Amino acid sequence: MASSLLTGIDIATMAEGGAPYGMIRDGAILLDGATMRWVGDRADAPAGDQVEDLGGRLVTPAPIDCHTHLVFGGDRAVEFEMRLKGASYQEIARAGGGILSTVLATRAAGFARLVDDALARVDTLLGEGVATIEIKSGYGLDQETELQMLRVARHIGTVRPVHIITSFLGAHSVPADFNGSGDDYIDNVCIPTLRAAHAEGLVDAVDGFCEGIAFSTDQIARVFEVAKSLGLPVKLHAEQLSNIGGTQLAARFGALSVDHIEYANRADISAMADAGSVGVLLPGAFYTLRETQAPPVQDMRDLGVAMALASDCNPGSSPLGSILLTMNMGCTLFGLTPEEALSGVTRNAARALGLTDTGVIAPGKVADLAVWNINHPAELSYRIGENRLFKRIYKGSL
Ligand code: DI6
Ligand code: FE
Repeated sequence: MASSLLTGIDIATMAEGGAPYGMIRDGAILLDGATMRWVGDRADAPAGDQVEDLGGRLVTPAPIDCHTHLVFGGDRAVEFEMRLKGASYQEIARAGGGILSTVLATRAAGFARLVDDALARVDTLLGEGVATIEIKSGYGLDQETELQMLRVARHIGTVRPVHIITSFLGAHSVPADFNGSGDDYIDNVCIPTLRAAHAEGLVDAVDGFCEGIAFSTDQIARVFEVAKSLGLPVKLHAEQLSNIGGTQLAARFGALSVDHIEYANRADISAMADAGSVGVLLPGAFYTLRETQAPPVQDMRDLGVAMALASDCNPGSSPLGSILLTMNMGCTLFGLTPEEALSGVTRNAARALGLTDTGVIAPGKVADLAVWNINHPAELSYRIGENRLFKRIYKGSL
């Protein structure tokens, strides 16, 4: 395949250890098929079969949305209205609304409808340069619908130029017909469904919701033991609404990431540091639920825990379809710097998914790039509701 030399670019490589943002002014990137072969100063660049001058624009790694629930049926606008009239997220959940109302809509939707609805959300993300999206199950809560959600997620990767990573989230909520018996559900539905989904090649990682309104650490541990026996990595929704020990549990299992963590304490963050787990921060849920306790960002900096940012795109706690707005919220709500926000949707988001071939601009990495009509990378986090994408390059395709 012919090689292309990209010129007329400033490059925020997001490589660690050098200049802020790994910045190279007046740089060049040599693309060889789907891979980057060379990255550096324009003046030193090797020749390519063709040259593409990008007119002085800024190039970053294509953003990665490393935590979404974007396959689901229906919407929950009425619950949004209820919350604004005073009901809490937990009250709505306990009254059979919340996640369980989306479960009913997802079971009723059918494959084609789930695909169509999800593609609208995927296309919005691609329009912001996103090249990798993680999608969770968790709105089926029966074997048939959990498998269907994961098949929909895999299908999306065949009809759009995007890399899809799936997470099995069978332990998301106790379905209504189990009368609150999380144990019965975990042993008789969740775990057998995980085995079936894995056998069909539908699972890249195993997730859970460890919370008072969802599953205990003991219940999640049973699911994680099965994940371990199948050779699957784990991650966890932990300490989102309260602290019940999910972060420590996830760290014991060597989790790729621990997500939300508003209520995590310094000892929890220390356990994540020891385990090498990434902290995935989800400002869309914090904003939507009007949460006031921010995640312990300074502890993560102090103890060297990598921070990622993701949309958490879901119909309840985070109806957020924009990675750029996610970055802005990470800065304004959690106090991340714009450089932390960009590394949170590139290098650290890749790590949260266990991906080693993407998230930075360097030789040997996949050529997933975003070209922006901006001068400085802080502009990506700074503007609210304005998309300056010029071009997305997916696997080297210009
Ligand atoms: N935490 C969340 O923020 C989403 N799931 C979870 O475990 C919310 C899911 C929903 O409200 O539909
Ligand atoms: Fe989530």
